[in-house]
Amino acid sequence: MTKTLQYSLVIGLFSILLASGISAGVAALPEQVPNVARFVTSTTDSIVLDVYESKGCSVKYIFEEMSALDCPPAIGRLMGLQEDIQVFAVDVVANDQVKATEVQATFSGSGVTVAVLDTGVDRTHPELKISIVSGVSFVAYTTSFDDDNGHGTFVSGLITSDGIVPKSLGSAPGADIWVGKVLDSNGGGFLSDTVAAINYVVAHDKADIISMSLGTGDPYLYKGKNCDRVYPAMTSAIKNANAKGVTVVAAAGNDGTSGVGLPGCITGVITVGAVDYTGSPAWFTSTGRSVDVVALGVDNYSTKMGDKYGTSSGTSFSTPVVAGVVALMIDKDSDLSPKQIQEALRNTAVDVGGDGFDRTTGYGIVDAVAAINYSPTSGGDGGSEPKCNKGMQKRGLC
Ligand SMILES: [Ca+2]
Ligand SMILES: [Ca+2]
Repeated sequence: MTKTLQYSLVIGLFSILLASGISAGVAALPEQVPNVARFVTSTTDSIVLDVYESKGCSVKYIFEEMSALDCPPAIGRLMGLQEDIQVFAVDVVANDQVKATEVQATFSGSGVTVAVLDTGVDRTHPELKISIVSGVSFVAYTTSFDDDNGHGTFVSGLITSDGIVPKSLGSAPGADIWVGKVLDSNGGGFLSDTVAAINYVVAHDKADIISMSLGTGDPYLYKGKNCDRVYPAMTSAIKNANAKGVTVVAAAGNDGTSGVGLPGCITGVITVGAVDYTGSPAWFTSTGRSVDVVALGVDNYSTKMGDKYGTSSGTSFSTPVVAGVVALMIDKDSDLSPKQIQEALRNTAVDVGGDGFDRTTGYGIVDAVAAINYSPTSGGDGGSEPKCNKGMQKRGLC
């Protein structure tokens, strides 16, 4: 094992891009003023409807107690018709599935900082700009933590997007993001840079949570309970983070039955797999005994670079959904230790797949409502006294 173990995360393989529909050489048409609007009326009388049609309306539906018509807007208003109410798709599947939506009425992750170790972030994106506190680049070719790939911006939005576009709302929209750029423009990097980033976050007290949507590939995949002996510097960094009260969340990976990569397979990491909106395991989600829980990782909707939005799939995207849930938990109780948070998530998850714990979905789908109301039986670390975390520091308890 050398310090330069190359690893890469899979970006794009599972991406489903939203089609722009614009081909080269074709310009978008100027905005058109609609020449019809939808109106509704309580009448279903065909004689009355004939009159509306003679004025330029067309009947779209006749229900038992009302009719719907398309009319020139001025005509519809002149005839005293009521304008129909518009509906919009609100894609809150990920937040609804883990019940973060219910918790968000009370807790938003306010005052909690999540360190996102990824490709950087688009810090001018309207959904993100007020949430980005600072960052550091750990890659050799740049000192900027701006995103030059898009992956980190998408991940950050799943945690903390403000919901200006409602369907992009993050699981913890009040949480702050500290950015550690550890992956390059191709989405690849070195484990040593990620270790450096974890150590930096902990030493400088930058965050309550570290979220890592990255992992090693074949042959560095493990089906067993842990992989703690493979790369000791990473194992130590995570152990130290946990001891200092920093919760570590990482992706299981997109390697199916081949096993879980580093850092997801290390003890003390809350390891996140992916399900679809029905709760069925994603075909790609990595399996192994180190998997803790699952959340939505198929067709997630989030922020893309350049003020854009889009859809993508992967355990990269179920991971920040869960990191956000952890932020909600810490918003409610800043004294929770990483071990207590892991226990709460495991013991309250909704069982899916094989009966009880299984290597594909771990303990099941995260239930933020139950997790936030859970009373941990463990102490701060393995039954011993609670370790000193940021909340305890703020209250002068350690
Ligand atoms: Ca784990
Ligand atoms: Ca199960």
